[in-house]
Amino acid sequence: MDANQIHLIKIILLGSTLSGKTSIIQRMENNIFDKTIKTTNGAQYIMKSYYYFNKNWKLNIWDAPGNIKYRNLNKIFIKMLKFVYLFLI
Ligand SMILES: Nc1nc2c(ncn2[C@@H]2O[C@H](COP(=O)(O)OP(=O)(O)O)[C@@H](O)[C@H]2O)c(=O)[nH]1
Ligand SMILES: [Mg+2]
Repeated sequence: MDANQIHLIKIILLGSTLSGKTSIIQRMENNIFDKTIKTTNGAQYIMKSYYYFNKNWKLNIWDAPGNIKYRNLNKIFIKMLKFVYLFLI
């Protein structure tokens, strides 16, 4: 196996509005925690690179909007992705 190979992992954060999905994304990307509430419209994503177990990993994490009006959009994303992180709060 090529040591420079990048293993891409796609993750979607799913959960109702205000369950904390965007806060996790912000913490991972900018290391900040913002107490103000801003509803997520549409889907946003971050890319993070890590080196673990002698391998290069790239995490593509999608922040899905929780509002029910985006449910069909989220269904399309789920079909595209391999891992789903579900918030049950
Ligand atoms: N105390 C506390 N508040 C949180 C935590 N995670 C998120 N919040 C707050 O909960 C609210 C909604 O968070 P947000 O990330 O926007 O939720 P989202 O709608 O699932 O994206 C915001 O006011 C955040 O500051 C947490 O772990 N602890
Ligand atoms: Mg959000």
